Amino acid sequence: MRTSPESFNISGMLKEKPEEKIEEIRAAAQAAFAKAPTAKELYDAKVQFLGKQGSFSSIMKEMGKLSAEEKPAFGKLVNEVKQALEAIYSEREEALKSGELAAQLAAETLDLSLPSNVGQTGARHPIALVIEEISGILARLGYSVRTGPLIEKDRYNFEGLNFPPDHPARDMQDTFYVDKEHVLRTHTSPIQVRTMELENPPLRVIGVGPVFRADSDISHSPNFHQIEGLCIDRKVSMADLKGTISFFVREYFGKDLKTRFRPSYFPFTEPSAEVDCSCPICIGKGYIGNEPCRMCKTSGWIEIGGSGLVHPNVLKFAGVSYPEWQGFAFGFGVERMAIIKYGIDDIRLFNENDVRFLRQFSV
Ligand code: 2U9
Repeated sequence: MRTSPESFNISGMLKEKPEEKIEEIRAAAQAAFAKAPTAKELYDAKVQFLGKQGSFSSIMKEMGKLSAEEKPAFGKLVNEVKQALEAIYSEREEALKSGELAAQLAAETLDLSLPSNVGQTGARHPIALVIEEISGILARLGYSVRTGPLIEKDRYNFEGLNFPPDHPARDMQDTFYVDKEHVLRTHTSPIQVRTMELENPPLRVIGVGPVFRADSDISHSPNFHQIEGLCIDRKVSMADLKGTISFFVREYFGKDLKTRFRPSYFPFTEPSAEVDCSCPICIGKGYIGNEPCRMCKTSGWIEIGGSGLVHPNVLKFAGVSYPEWQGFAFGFGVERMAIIKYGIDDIRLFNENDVRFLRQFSV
C-alpha cells in the first residue's frame, strides 16, 4: 500500500513541529520502501518521497518561512533524513533486484537432457566425389578438365563424331531434341570436338558432366554423367590406350584388379574396344564365400566403359591434321563407376539426395 504525499498535510506544519513532520515523512517513506514488492514499485515510492515533486521538495519550499537562525538546523535535518532514506532505498533496491534475478534464473532453468539444436550438416554427393577422384588420377597422367554446353548443336553431338545421318542414336526415341538443330547432348564427346577445334595438339583432356538420353527403366536414367579422356599426340597406339586404362583401373578400383579389352564398334573410334575390369566386389572370384556375387553375376568381370583410337574423320572434322596427329579416347558412365565401386544397387538413390545415403561416401 502506498502512502500518498497528500496524506501529510504540510501546510502550516513548520510553525508547529517541523522536526516531527520530517520524522513522519521518514517513517512513511521507510514503511513504503519496506513494503514495495518489486523494484519498479520501490522506485515509484522513491519518486513519491524524494523526487522533484515529492514530499521533501514541498518541505524545502516552506523553508523561506523560517527565521535565519532556524534555517541551518532545519536544512541539516532535512539532508540527514534524505541521505538516510537514500541509503535505505539502495539497500532495499539491491535486495529486490537480486531476489528478482534469482526468481528469473529459477524459472529459466535449462533442461540439459533435451536434444541439442545443432543443425544437420550436408555431405558431398557421390557423383561429385567420383568425378573428382577420376579426374585426380588422370591429372597425374597430364590430363585436365574441360566442360561444354548441355544443349548442343547436332554438328558437335553427332556430325563431328562421324555419326551417319541415319544412325539410330539420332532417332527421336533415343535423343531429346530441342529444335531441328539442337539436342540435349547424349554424351560428353562434343566437349572434346570443341576442344580440338580451339586448342592445338598435343592434348590430354577430360570431358565431364551430365548427359541426356530418352531412355528410362530400372537401370537407366534419362540423365546421367559421363567422364571421358582424349589424348592427341604424334604417334598413338592401342598399347598407349591399354596402358592408360589399366593404370586408371588399378588406381581407382584397386591394385590387384585386371583389365581386359573386347573388340566393339563406335562411330567415333576405329578400332574400338569395350573395357572390363575384374569385379571389385568379389575381386574377380565370382563368389563371396559360397554366395554368388550379385555385381558380376559370377563372371568375375564387369563392364566399365568403352575406348578406341579416334576415327580419322573425327580428327579431320575438328581441324586436327591426320596422320601427323593421332588420338585415343575412352569413356565411363560416372553413376556406373560409383555403383561398381561402392556396391550401390539402386540408381534412383543418386537423385534422392537423402543425407543418410550421401553421408556414407564422405570421408
Ligand atoms: C572424341 C573421340 C572419341 C570416347 C569413347 C566410349 C568409347 C564409350 C561409353 C561408356 C559408358 C559412354 O557412359 S557410357 O554409356 N563410352 O563407350 N567413349 S570411346 O571416344 C571419343 C570421344 C571424343 C573426339
